[in-house]
Amino acid sequence: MGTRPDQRSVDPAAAAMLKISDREGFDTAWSRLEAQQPQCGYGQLGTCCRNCSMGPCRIDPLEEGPRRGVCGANADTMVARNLARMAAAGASAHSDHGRKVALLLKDVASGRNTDYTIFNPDKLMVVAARLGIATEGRETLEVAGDVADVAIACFGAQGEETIPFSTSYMPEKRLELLKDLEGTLAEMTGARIGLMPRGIDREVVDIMHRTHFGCDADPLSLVAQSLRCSLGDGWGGSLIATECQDILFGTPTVRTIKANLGVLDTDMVNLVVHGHEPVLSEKVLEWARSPEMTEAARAVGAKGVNVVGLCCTGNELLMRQGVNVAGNLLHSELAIMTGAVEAMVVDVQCIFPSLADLSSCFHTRFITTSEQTNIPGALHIQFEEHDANAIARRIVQTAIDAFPGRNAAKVYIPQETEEAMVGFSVEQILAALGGTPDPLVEVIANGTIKGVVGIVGCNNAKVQQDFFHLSLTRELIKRDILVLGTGCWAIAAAKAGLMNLDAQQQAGPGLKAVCEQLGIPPVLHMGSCVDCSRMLVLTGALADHLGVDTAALPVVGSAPEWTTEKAVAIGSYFVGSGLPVHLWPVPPILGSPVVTKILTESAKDLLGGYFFVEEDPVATADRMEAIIMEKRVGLGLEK
Ligand code: MSK
Repeated sequence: MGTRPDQRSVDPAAAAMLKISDREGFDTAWSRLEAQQPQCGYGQLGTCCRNCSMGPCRIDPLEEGPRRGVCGANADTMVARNLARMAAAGASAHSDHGRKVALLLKDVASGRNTDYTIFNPDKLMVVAARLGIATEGRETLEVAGDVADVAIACFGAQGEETIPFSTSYMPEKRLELLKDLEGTLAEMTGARIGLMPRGIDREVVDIMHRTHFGCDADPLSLVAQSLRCSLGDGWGGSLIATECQDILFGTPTVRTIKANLGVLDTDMVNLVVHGHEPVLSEKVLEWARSPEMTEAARAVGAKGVNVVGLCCTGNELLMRQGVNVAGNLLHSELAIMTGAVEAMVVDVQCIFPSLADLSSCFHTRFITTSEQTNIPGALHIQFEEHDANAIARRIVQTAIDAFPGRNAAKVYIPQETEEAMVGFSVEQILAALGGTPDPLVEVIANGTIKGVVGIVGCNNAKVQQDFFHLSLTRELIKRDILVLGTGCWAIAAAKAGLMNLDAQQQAGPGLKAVCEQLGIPPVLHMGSCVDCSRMLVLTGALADHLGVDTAALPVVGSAPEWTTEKAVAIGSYFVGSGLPVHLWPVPPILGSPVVTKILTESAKDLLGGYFFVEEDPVATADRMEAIIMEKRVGLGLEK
């Protein structure tokens, strides 16, 4: 590698593992990125199209080549179509996750699945009431069946109406604004361009249709449909995932966990769960903790089974069950290189195919479980919800069976871990505030806290791992801006100790005082990628409480090390919900000045939310603080 390990990651545990990786010659995301240089400039600008077989076509932004593809599509059309397809793929991943949980809830309610139960009937009743479903005097399973029916219907709805999850959860003024925009956009373009999500699946299909050869060529309507589809993710699919998971597995509560590779234990069978869906990992955890499996582990010389998480499966388990987390996206290969992982069990999304080859260099069983994530070289144990206990037991036993094959000479576990206070669901945040948003509103109104930034997203090998996440977070809390978020950002913050109470010392005087009074860190873990819906719900609650639109709030979003198409959908539904959103790296849109202008300027006029790009964390914090101060002036909180 041309770069030192500490240039690739700011995490000392990662740097230690990368030294081993360089010495042993293991392939990693970093080495593969290096091998890909120089990367395609057309792809980076978004000006290549392979949507038909007359292509692939590309447009040179320096205007030295053809200005149109074979069909006549120009750079604006290409960029907008490519962006729309990214949003559709991202929304599909989140929403398909939500669908599976809704279907499981239905099966539990009807008695078809007895391997799971309704763990949280209180949340069920709250969700039902919000959806207008009668709860008074009704059996839990009956209400659960009705909630599941409404959720399932949101995916396949065929009409023009907005899905009930969106109408029931969106804050009032945002709902009105998005409805009214249909008229505004019709006046601007003469076309019917809606933003309120109809059926979740329909919005994805709409994008695939309108980006098909010979359909929509207008960058404005293509961007609008990207937003609509993404809003169907945020206020639909992801929200359904979060709410149904809370009903089935419990609403997260505040607890303390440990984060980083040091959570792997030399004396235990280490079973790493990775991916996104807790339906499998909850069961694996249950079985790993069972007396039967503990005994089986002891029989092979281990002290027990140590389940730890990675990425968002890790976030789901830490939020509800207090399970330690081994790391974020770029730690997935590093965890296997410790030589101490008996099994890495994956479900869907963010799973490098390289993990299969890498596992074969060790005794590690790399176990895929989803029909949607088949990886050559993996051991596939198909997970079926209706047979969850038997399959989870088999998976744990497979990990235990691998333990005797561990080669002690190959084991190196970096000892780094940090404690993190996690589990800040909206319910827990409100509970910490005494049951009402009033205290938060008050400290924002009197300037003790200037505003709130929600950070989401991934690691990206193009950015020094965790550097942007941590620098930006530290810079913001120093300025009395509360930071909360999800996904791999949250794990980065946990690994760096920003989620323990000592981190209060890094906050500005106002934020520090508030955190000390409430007994919370200045950086709040709100969950996994689908739990970005929790941030929407919290923002909506603040807006409704103040009787303003979300765009008026001193709240900004960021995805500073984004990687996946899901991040495009998340950023888009934040923008559609009225929030300014920072992105780094640059999304593939710069090949079209028109699309760039729509997303960074016109969106601000129409929606209040818009994207901005900035590569330096301090400059990003400066920009965010300026936006927050502007919003504060708008609310009459500053002169
Ligand atoms: S796991 S989507 S790398 S946050 Fe949700 Fe991390 Fe991004 Fe995957």
